[in-house]
Amino acid sequence: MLDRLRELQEQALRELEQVTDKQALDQWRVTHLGKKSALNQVLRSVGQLPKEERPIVGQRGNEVKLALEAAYEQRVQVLKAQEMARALAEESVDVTLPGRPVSLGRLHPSTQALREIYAIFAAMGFQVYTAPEVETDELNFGLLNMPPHHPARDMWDTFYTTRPGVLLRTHTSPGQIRVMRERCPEPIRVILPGKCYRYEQITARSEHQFYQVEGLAVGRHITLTDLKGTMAEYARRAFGAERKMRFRGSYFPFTEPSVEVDMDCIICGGAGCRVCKYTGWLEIAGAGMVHPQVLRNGGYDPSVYSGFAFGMGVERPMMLKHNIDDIRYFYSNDIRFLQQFG
Ligand code: FA5
Repeated sequence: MLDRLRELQEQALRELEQVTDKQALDQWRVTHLGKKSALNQVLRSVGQLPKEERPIVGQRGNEVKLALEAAYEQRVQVLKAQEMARALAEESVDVTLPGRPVSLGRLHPSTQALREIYAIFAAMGFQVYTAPEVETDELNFGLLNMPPHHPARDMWDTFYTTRPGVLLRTHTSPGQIRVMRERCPEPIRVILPGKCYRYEQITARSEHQFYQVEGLAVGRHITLTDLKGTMAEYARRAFGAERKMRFRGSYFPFTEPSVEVDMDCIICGGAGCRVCKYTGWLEIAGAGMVHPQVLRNGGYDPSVYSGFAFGMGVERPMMLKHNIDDIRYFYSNDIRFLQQFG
């Protein structure tokens, strides 16, 4: 029996030498130390041995078991160390390799232009007020002095929704009524930026969605001179200190008098070029003194209060500043165009 135990031990240790992975190790454990192992059978049969042999075989059997268990634990450690060494070798990182550049997103050119406009007007004391893009007919037209069938409505080709009386705003001017009704009778000095929509033929100069920034100042002593000063200051801060301004009489139903605000051409300095169509001037905004009826619609008594308003595009001035010859680049998602505005 003792020989049998020695054989079992030698064989088990020989086999253990061959074990190189976890699965084989588990199998080895079942075979040599499990319930059905030959060693266990020997240990269980000790009781049937002659009385004098029992302690000797029993003791030896336990020694073999302990020896195998110790050998097993040792093998576990060896395999673990080998696994770790292999993983380190395979997954090693070459820290001397140059890193891959992370490609960063950037702000859309219209957003950049808007932020520049906010900063300029904030420095002049204007707050930013936002109004909805989906508007009522009444706010977009009616309360701006254009009742149904008023011919001036034709100035704005409109996207109507399926809901009667609801449309996509054609300009930011309806925000004037909203802010007046909210702030009345406080004085107002705000800009209202946002998207506008027009059912227009898309061309190099006209998109059917574009940004506008509306400006509105209401108070007891607001004059046309304030409008001129504000527009001139804006143009100089946005396009250069040497800018000259020109106001031309115009017509908008919601301002009286109405003007178009021009500045001297930033490309040719007023000499005349293709961009300014050889006039020397570029149009930057429609503007005027808020019409008395519009003030009234906003809750202000026009015999006490007056105001000025202006509305300017965002993409068209950007096109002039950066020599962009087609407005469609702004919203056609061509990454090569967008990447040029860092
Ligand atoms: C208006 O929309 C008036 N609400 C402006 C205004 C406000 C006047 C307050 C008086 C008082 P107009 O239709 O001219 O005006 O548009 C203003 C600016 O929006 C234009 O100068 C232009 O820069 C921009 N714009 C108009 N239509 C388009 C278009 N289809 N694509 C790109 N920009 C446009």
